Amino acid sequence: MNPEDDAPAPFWMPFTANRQFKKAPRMLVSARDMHFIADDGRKVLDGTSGLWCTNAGHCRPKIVEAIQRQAAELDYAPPFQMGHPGPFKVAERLKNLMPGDLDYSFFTNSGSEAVDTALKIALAYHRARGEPSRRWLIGRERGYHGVNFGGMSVGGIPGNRKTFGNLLPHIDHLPHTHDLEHNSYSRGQPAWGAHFADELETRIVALHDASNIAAVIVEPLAGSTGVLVPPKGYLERLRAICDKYGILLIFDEVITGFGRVGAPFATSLFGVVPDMVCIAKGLTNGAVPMGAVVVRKGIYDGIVNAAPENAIEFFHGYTYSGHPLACAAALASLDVFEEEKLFERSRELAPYFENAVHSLRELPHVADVRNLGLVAGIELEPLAGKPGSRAFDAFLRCFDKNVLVRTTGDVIALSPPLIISKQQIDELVGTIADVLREAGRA
Ligand code: PXG
Repeated sequence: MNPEDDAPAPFWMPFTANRQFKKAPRMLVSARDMHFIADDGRKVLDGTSGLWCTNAGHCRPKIVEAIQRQAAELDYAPPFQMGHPGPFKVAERLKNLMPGDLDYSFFTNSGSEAVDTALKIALAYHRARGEPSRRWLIGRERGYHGVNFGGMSVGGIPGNRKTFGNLLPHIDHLPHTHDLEHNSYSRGQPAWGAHFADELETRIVALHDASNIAAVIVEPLAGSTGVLVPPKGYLERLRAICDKYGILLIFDEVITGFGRVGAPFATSLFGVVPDMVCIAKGLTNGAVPMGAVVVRKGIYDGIVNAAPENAIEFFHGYTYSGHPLACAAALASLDVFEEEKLFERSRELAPYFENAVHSLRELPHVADVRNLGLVAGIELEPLAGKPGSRAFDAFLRCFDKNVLVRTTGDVIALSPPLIISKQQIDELVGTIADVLREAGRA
């Protein structure tokens, strides 16, 4: 990246156009609350909570100090056949935050690992109950469940799958719920589309037979694919069909957790309790990698009690499951969320945010605006022959104007920290409006 140096930087960047980036890098060097500082000294408003994770804003002193203290006190402890207080405490806090009997947490280091762990728990659960034929895993088109083989297989984003032919066998997908003809410009949950859940029964159970199906995994609100809000009644129907056929329902709340949708979790907001919830990102406010699968009591009991006394019940885990630094960050983040009532704040700000983003409706090339809590998607009409480039251009222009947004395909996705002020919402949306107007004139 040194202009005098011809060799490309040896860092292979994830999900990035490496050659394009290295020609014109966008470097962030520090952060505080709602802002990043770029390497040229510019203060950039964070409209994306980093990557949907810094829900309490950046470098919050309480979280920083907790990590520093923990690093000096217990840097690492082996998680297999040994324990330390961190994950016991985090699991207790999560149990209190989650609805119903979602009581037990299994810790991972990322959302991708949480998803693959949940899929393995589903298979282990059915086997422990004497139904080992239940092996089919059902995802959804346009779903994103991380990049490991399980999550990629149940995921439904073509670009993330096509290169890696050897996906898991015994996978099927529900249809996604997005249809601009019927549910565009919805404020909150679209009124149309609950019937898409019925395909679980009418096609998938009919085809594979329930006795072969282990689990269904969905994002309650699909984030990475461009913010698809579940139609009214959709998740309830999925729950009812899963109950009818003994299929486990997994919510991937890696994005929707920790106040993003105007409630602690989507499961709390919608009042639909799945059998497992995958979380990550906001769990530590993005400060240390950590994920978890929170499972209902019956799942834990089903696997643990089925194993012989004194035997390892579930052959799965990571060297860094429940890492001391991650636990310290999680406990401090949960304190900040609670002390500053950030989940309530997200709910209270949501109507203001909704009105602000829907004001973009009349701007050039806007095809849809959708929102829930403090998440919004602004879908643009694709440029002929160049899908994604209109939104990517808007992302670059916004960054030039000191605002960070995220784009996926031709959708601009917004997910600001929950500490955002109304004035900063105006700045975020106003900058996007300026950029869309300018691009419309160009
Ligand atoms: N599930 C969901 C629903 C996610 O959004 C993951 C799993 C995987 O988490 P890890 O921690 O393994 O990355 C995610 C991650 C985007 C974007 O542009 C979103 C994610 C990752 C990369 C890009 O929206 N979410």
